[in-house]
Parts: sequence; C-alpha cells; structure tokens
Amino acid sequence: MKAFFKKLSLSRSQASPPPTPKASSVQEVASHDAQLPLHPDLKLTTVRDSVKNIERFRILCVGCSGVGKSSLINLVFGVHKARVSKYIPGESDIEQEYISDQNEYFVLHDSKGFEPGDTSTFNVACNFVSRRSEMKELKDRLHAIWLCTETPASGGRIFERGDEKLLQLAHEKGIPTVIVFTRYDKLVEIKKAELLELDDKLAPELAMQSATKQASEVLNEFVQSARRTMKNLNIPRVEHAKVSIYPGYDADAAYLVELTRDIVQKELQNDEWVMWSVAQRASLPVKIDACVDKGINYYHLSMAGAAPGSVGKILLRECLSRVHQDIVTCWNFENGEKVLNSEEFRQLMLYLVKDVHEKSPSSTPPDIDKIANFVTLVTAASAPIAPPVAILGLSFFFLKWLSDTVLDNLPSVERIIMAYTVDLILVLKSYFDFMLRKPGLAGKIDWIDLKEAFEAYERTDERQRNHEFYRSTFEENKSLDRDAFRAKIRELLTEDYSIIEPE
Ligand SMILES: Nc1nc2c(ncn2[C@@H]2O[C@H](COP(=O)(O)OP(=O)(O)OP(=O)(O)O)[C@@H](O)[C@H]2O)c(=O)[nH]1
Ligand SMILES: [Mg+2]
Repeated sequence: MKAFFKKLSLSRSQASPPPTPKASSVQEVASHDAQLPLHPDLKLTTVRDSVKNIERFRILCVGCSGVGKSSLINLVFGVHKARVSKYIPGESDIEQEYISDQNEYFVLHDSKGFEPGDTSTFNVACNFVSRRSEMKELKDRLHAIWLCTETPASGGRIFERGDEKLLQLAHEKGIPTVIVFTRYDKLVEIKKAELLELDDKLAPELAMQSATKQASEVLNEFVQSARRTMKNLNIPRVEHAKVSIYPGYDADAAYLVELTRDIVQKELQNDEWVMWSVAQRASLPVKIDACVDKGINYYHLSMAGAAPGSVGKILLRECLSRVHQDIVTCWNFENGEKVLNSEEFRQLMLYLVKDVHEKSPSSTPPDIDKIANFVTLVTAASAPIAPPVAILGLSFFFLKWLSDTVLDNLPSVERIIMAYTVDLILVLKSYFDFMLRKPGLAGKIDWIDLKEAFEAYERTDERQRNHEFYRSTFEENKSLDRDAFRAKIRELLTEDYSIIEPE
C-alpha cells in the first residue's frame, strides 16, 4: 500500500483568517448543495452533507521531532510530502493549518513533543486544544489527536508528564485521541538481529516470524505498564496503534484508520467520522462502510419525500447521478471529479448494470472490447466531447426508461439502484487494489488505468453472481424496506472484504 502514498506535498496557510482553498471540490460541494435542506427526523445525511458541514477533518499530531509524524500523515492521507516548517522558538506552529493540494479533505496541525521543563510548548498545545474543542462551527473544531511516540525498544518512561496531562485534557474536552507508536519496524528489526545473533543459521522468514511475535510482546508490556501509570493518575484508557511506513506494515496503518474512525464515531455526535472516511486513503473497509451508510441516502431521502431540491417526484436518472457523486466524493481520488464524475464514466457504469434491467433470463457480461473502444475514444485527442453512447450499445429504451422513471418502491427501480451502488463501489475498489500494484499511480485516477480496473472487476465471478442476485431478489412485486435494502448491500460487499486486525 505504501506505493499509493508515496507522493506528498502539503501547502501551508495561517490559521487566522481561515484558509481559502483554490477552486476546490470542497467549495464546489458547498456551493452546489448550499440550498439543500437536511431532513432532521430522518438523520439521513449524505456524504456531501458531511463535506458541506465539516469541510475538512481537523487532526492534531503531537510528537517529538523525528518520530515520524509527517511520514505517517503522508501514508494515511496519500499525499506526497508534508512540508513542515522549522520550529522557530516562541512561534506557535500548532496554529498553522497544513492543507494538501493532493488531498483537500484534511487539515493538519503539527506540534512538537513536550520535553521536561519546556512548559511553553505544552501550554500552547493545551490552549489550542481547549479553544478548538469549544468552537461553534463543526469545521473549526479539532476532530482528533494522534499522540505520536517512537516505539520503545528498551525500558524507560514512554510518556512525559506533559503527554499525560494532554491525554487528560483531551478526555475532558471529548476529543478522540489515539496513542500512536511510530517506526515499529525498528523494534522488529532489533528483535530479528538478536535472534540471528543467537542462531545464525535461522532462516530469514522464521527469524522474521519470531521477531514479529517478540516485538508485539515487548510493545504489549509497555502498553500495560503505561496503562497502569495512567490508571493511577486517573487518566481513562486511551487506545493505541503501532505503525510503520515500511512495506509489510500496511495492515497496521489501516488498523489505525479504523480505530480512529471508531473512536470519532463513538465520541463525536455528528458526521465527523464520514469526513474522516473521505479524507483517509489507507483503509478500504472504512471507505466502503461510509459508502454503504451514507452513499445511498439520497435515494432514501427521495423515497421519504425529503430529497433536497425536490419538487414533486425525483427521476431515477437524477437519483443515480446523486448516488454516484456521493460515492465518488467518499473515495476521494485525485482527479476524481474530472474522470469519475464525467458523463462518460457514468455511461460506462450504466453499461455495467444494464443487464439487470433487461428481461433476458440470465446476466450477460459486458463486452471488454466495447469498453476498450469506448476508452480509446474518450482519451483520443480528437474525441468528441461526449462519445457516442452507441459504442456501448446502451439502448434508447433503457436510457429513456432511466430518464422517465419516477422513483418508487418498484422492484425494477430498487434493482437498478442496488446494482449501480454495489458495482460502482466494486469498480472503485478494484481500482484501489490495482493502484497499489502500480507505484507510479499514487492516488491519481486516469482513464487507461480505470479501464484495467473495469476489466479486473469483470474477470471476477463476483459481478455475475451479484447480478443474478439482483435479478432474483427483486422479482415482480417484491421490494425491500430501507434497513433490509442497506443490509443487502452490506452483505454483498462484505463477502469480499474484511477488516484485518494486526497482531
Ligand atoms: N524506520 C523507519 N523510519 C521512519 C518511519 N517513519 C519515518 N521514518 C524516518 O524518520 C525520519 C523522521 O521522519 P518525519 O516524518 O520527518 O518525522 P517528524 O516527526 O515529522 O519530524 P519533525 O517534522 O522534525 O517534527 C525520516 O528520516 C523518516 O524517513 C518508520 O516507520 N520507520
Ligand atoms: Mg514533520
């Protein structure tokens, strides 16, 4: 996964006045949906509602210089390089907001660690945390803290008194906090070297296996001891995660992302967890969960007569378009607006799901050659603005049906919405997987690679199986209620992915 997160560059702006992003999709989302009311009873917010309200996930990284804060941020948010200022004595760097031009959905505050006797850094940090926790607007509040400390290799105190006090304060202010043990690979390497010194004939894989186990035991002892100290100081339990930016430790970064999401979801009352799911680029399950929980809410809002901007009934094509936009926002690929929200990509998605609408007795797989021709046309220099739908063989009747059909509890409508949602998530997932094997891609999306992702998805028998499922589940006169609908989508998607718990 590391390859995905290689590039990185954060631009810096001052906290006050708040940063003005360039022509950004945050702004586009905000202006596009400015007039959209939420439906308070239903709590059916969409991904775009969360982006509109929260704008960016605001995270504070605290830790001594060199512990690996910037490297971790690069890894988790899939950016190239966290340009971090040199600390100037007396200047409070924590106030500075770092906003990446490669991932605009998070804002980073960076604080050096608390050395004994350095009360000024500590006071500035506490002041910042208190103030940011009390701000009126959700978007201005601090949404999470990562207290970073290098994974200890030998005995000694892990936390300074200042760290303990910060944990206490974060608890009082209700700010989700995780203790992050960085550069974990170094502990594993130490253990491996010790083992090889004892037995130089030990096979490298066996040495690595034992070293991994021993490192985990050593860290666990530190954690238990730190927990005892905190208990004595009446500091409530704070969750922890270990990380490394090195290959082979991807599951640890994904676990940190999942843990952060869980704590944010539990401690904060709003949709900050959705903003987190959008901003991070290290965990597939976190993205998929948010898509399932929020991505199809426009459809449910429409069915409840509460869809934003609706006067009368919503048309199926409009609904698919809103669901599409929401899921694409959640995936937060660089270039996502340009490629994934294009009319051409929407046409490809319709092509992918059209067979669930047709009356033939079994699903027909999409023609890979047609997709290839279509992509060639889309990417050709002399291409017309919208390539002829005819290449894909999207029938006039199918398109007209989508454009004329009003949303209703009709099996044919539910079938298409479910097929579109699941297929879109699986194509994006396929691209995500594919990208990890191509170091140069690093979070960007383009047509040629997207085509390969389509083909990879097509090669799985998952598509065929899912399409048969949609057709059999939504037979004539059979429809699902909101919870059952969501549960089915989750079921179809979770067959294929699972959260990997690191040791
Ligand atoms: N072995 C190992 N080295 C790491 C890891 N993460 C970061 N490093 C290295 O540690 C050094 C410091 O990393 P940074 O990410 O710049 O640390 P920082 O906490 O941001 O440091 P300041 O910006 O000075 O506060 C760099 O040389 C990184 O390459 C890791 O997981 N394992
Ligand atoms: Mg740094």
